[in-house]
Amino acid sequence: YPCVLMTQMSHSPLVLFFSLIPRRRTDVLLMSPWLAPIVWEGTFNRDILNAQYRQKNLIVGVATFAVKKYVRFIKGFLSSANKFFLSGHRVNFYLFTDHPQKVPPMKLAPEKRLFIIPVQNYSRWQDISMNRMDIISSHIRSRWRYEVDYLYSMDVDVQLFEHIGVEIIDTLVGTISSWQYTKPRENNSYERRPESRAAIPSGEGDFYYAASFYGGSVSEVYKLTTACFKGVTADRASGIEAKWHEESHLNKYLLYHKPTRLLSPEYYWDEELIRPHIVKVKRLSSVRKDLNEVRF
Ligand code: UD2
Repeated sequence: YPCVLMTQMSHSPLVLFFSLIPRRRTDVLLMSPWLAPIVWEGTFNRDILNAQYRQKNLIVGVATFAVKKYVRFIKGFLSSANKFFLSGHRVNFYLFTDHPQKVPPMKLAPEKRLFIIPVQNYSRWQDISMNRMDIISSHIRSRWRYEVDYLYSMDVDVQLFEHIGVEIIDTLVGTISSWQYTKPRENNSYERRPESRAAIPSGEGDFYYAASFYGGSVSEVYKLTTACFKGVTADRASGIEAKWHEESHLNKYLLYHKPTRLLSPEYYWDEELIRPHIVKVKRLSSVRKDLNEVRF
């Protein structure tokens, strides 16, 4: 900020400083207790962030799964992500599907690339969801660590409505769940049964994170997905399944490996909920679906 202030001497420095920040937020938590920023509308200036980011010439990967009936969400996801996800920056979309032939033809922006990767399906939807961790981890090891700098995992049954830009880029990034952001930790949906590897002891926990959108540097996402899938595998061996599947393992991991940046529920808003006034922008939200129809 100082350079900007010094070059525009006709204005008061203080006025200029505040004009760089669209709106000040006093109604929400802006920083975690371990000093990680929590990203809300009105807390950053995207022009400044874009200028910094461009100098680094990075590529971001996005891993998304569309298996069985979830292929129907591909078009809405990809067309909205093409427009609103890291607009103007290089992004590789990695789309895993058991129906590659059903991926609709789509013209992407020149800086965006789509890789369609065939994947097997599982009879249980929970296994499709949980195995994402394993597939992401093995693709990082074999390929993505040479191809991208940052990697984000996103659910496919979502649509982007506003820009999601470089404000999401950091070493380890979690999204605060839109269902759980106001709940005291005892009411959060953590796995509490000590038999599960996802268990968080009673009285512990900070934020509740959504598995629909997380990411970070390739090496951190590798550690996260490898550790979470180890937990899933150990649970399977013990005949237990965590309450919210890989989301429970993700929450356990992020409790003990704190995210360096947190995205507010603006970055994943559940359409079932009434949007409170603190969520000024719905950047990404779930697509309403009939669970009994789409999962079976
Ligand atoms: C929550 C999580 C989700 C996952 C799931 C596991 C949020 C917002 N979402 O969402 O990330 O942790 O719980 O309990 O926290 N999929 C398929 N085909 C299927 C089923 C799933 O491709 O038949 C993929 C698809 O990418 C989908 C994702 O798995 O977006 C998660 O499944 P979901 O959206 O049905 O799970 P949901 O809404 O309960």
